[in-house]
Amino acid sequence: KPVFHWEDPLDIESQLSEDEIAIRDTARDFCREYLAPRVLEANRTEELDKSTISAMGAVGLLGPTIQGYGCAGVSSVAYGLISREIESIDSGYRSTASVQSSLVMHPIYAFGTEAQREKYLAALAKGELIGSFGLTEPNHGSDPASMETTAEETDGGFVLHGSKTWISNSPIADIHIIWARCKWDGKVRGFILEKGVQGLSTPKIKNKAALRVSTTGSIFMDRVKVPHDALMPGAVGLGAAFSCLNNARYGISWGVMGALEACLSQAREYALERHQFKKPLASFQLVQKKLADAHTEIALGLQASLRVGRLKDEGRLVAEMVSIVKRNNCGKALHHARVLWDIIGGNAASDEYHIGRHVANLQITNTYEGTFAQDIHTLILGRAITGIQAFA
Ligand code: TGC
Ligand code: FAD
Repeated sequence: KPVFHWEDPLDIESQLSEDEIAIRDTARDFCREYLAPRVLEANRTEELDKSTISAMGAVGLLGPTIQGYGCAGVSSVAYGLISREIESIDSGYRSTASVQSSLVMHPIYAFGTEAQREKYLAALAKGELIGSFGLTEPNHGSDPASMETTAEETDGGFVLHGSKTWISNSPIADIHIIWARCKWDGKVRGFILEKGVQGLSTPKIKNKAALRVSTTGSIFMDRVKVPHDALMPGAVGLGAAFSCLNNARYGISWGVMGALEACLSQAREYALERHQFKKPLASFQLVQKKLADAHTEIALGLQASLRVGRLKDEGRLVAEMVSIVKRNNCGKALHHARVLWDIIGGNAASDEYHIGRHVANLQITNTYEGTFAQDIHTLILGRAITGIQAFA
């Protein structure tokens, strides 16, 4: 007779391969044993220890979908499962990992030369090198097509000039994927800049209200000269940058469900233990409704991301599918985490109960990679439905 398991209501487990289950379990053990004991202190001090990134690399969590170059070559679904486990601890840890995997390793693999792949990928997979992805600028976030950063060709290479801001990992990164408009033909291209080159600085943005366990900064390029081999030859046009975002946004759609699952689990436990009016909070209908609403959205959101992952692995993905799950799952995770936070009462003000940290983080997961549910991803889908672009 079929049995209902509240922790896996639509039986995701039976839809995963043995390999995917094993990868998920490895990621889960790592997150619970390594990340969970560190997260409160990292959040309080706003310090990301670089050893955390190499620890992720040691268990194969960086660039896992890439074939070869020291990477595991796992399915997109397995990548999603990893994101879900990491973000159940903190969105900032997932952010650090997904920038490295989807926004740094992926473009080098997809658009770089063989020499660039050999030089960087294995070290990035181990977390010996850390990367950042510079698309957003101080004056251009949702509209990167208006970017002001330029590249011009000179003797022996290129000169890059401009600035990027709100860049994950930039202060600690060894390499930066920089998107710049090329003066010779007006096209946007992707370049790899190594730390330490003259004219490059990457200051940290301090005192963030969210995503505090990840490191965020700016990238200032004052006529930075790089050799010809800094250019990734396949990274031509904004579509190249957006194709990296497709991977990261897909991972975020799983990740935020992991964060909401963690909030549900915390709120459920609290509601069962805490008594008011001589009864557990969990016995009140209004409390059960909050739990049931979040629970349903997790079940639906995970199924949708799983479906998109399977389509991706079959080579049938189109970007609008990613917009559906990024938009839905980020919006639902933020809304329901906020409601679950109520269940903790006054103790919600303590960071020991974690939900407040998740709520703050989830606001930003809605902002980056195409802003909040009502905005950029809504407009991407509106364009697909009507054929009319309403961005500008
Ligand atoms: P548009 O005219 O629509 O397209 C320009 C070219 O790009 C192609 N394209 C895509 N290709 C692949 N995947 C996609 N998702 C694509 N979307 C568009 C398109 O076909 C076209 O190609 P071609 O060959 O015809 O030139 O471009 P637009 O300038 O009108 O922009 C549309 C819009 C608003 C959707 C886009 O600008 C956008 O997505 N804006 C949001 C920017 C954003 O998400 N930034 C994220 C920065 S990275 C980040 O936040 C990392 S945080 C990560 C973390 O810490 O976890
Ligand atoms: P804006 O574009 O100024 O938008 C402000 C508001 O206006 C939003 O609500 C937006 O939805 C709305 N809006 C804009 N245009 C429209 C429109 N046409 N119609 C309706 N509403 C609109 N970027 C990177 O390149 N690399 C990174 O690694 C990275 N990491 C990040 C890490 C963190 C912690 C944060 C906070 C941001 C990060 N970002 C990164 C930047 C992020 O991608 C941008 O913040 C995001 O794309 C939004 O851009 P913006 O902040 O300039 O907001």
